Amino acid sequence: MKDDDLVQKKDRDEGERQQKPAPLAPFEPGANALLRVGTGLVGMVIEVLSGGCRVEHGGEVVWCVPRGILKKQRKHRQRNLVAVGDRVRFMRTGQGQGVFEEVLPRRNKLTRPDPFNPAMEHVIASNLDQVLIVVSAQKPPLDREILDRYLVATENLNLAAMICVNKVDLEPEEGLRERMQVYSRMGYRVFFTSAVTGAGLDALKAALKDKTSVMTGYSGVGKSTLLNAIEPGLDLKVREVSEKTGQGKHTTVSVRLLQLSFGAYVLDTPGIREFGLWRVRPWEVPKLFRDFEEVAGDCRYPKCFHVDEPDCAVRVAVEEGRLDPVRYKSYRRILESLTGRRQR
Ligand SMILES: Nc1nc2c(ncn2[C@@H]2O[C@H](COP(=O)(O)OP(=O)(O)OP(=O)(O)O)[C@@H](O)[C@H]2O)c(=O)[nH]1
Ligand SMILES: [Mg+2]
Ligand SMILES: [Zn+2]
Repeated sequence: MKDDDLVQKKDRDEGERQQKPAPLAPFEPGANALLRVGTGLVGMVIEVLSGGCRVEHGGEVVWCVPRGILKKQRKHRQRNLVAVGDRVRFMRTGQGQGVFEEVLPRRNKLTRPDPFNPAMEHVIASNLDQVLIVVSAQKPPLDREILDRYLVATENLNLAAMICVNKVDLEPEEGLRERMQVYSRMGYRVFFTSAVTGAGLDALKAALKDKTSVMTGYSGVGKSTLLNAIEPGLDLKVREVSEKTGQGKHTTVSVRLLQLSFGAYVLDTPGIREFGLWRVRPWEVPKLFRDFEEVAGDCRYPKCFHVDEPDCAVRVAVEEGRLDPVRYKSYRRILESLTGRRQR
């Protein structure tokens, strides 16, 4: 709740500074057929504030407010009219200003439940190419279960996942590479970086280039520091990891697409909530573990949960060391948290 409050308060404050805009009303993309006459320019929303949004078009950023008619249209299950990553059709109304009249259909979207009405969704970002999941070698220590949660959520969104193990200056890289092999074998790209020594940053930059990426991961792993390191001058706020707990506190609060100079758009997310598996149903979890899927075809039951069913090929593979036991443990814990009860 706390992060949400902060985001909304910040949006309000910035909005008021801009021009006392009316709150955004939900909008159904494509419903506005009369207005879709092919006029105007198409730009990408890079920041959403309470009265409108900042739209990038041909290297220029235009402050756009929604056309009146858009605000009247209500889509009941969606709280916000636009999200970062949206392509909007807009017309210029003055120097650096415009009005947008249509949100083009979204290729995909990252959502979270509205804090005041869980049946409504709040779209955080759309039209994403990939998700970069950042973990740290130490401070906080690499937590494979958290990593697996992010991976499952990313798989559920049908987005490509890449993993970045940061702070490799704090632990010998060799051991880390070994621990992460299970992920590279599954086909995930894994980067080993240090924002302090600069190790691995070139490879990371190359992977972000020409893409719209979401950067996500537990607080304190160094997401903002990494972005500052690959884009000097960005000057994102970084917080010291609490000495006592070794954990960070979320310092990144607003949602904005960062435009990096080498041609990349990155969303530095406020935290795990968008990835909080809120849309995943328990029976969908097995297929989100791509390593399990490779052997699940041999389970006796086609809808096997790999828990206590007889002749479960996944459990046999774990016992025989063909599947990683840590992944299986994550799997059981994720399943438990979604069913709300302990599986035997
Ligand atoms: N040793 C070491 N420390 C790092 C590295 N990268 C980041 N840090 C430190 O880790 C701490 C947290 O970094 P942040 O960039 O604020 O972490 P974050 O992931 O953005 O955290 P939130 O915004 O709270 O989600 C800071 O003290 C950084 O200086 C690294 O590669 N090596
Ligand atoms: Mg941050
Ligand atoms: Zn099974």
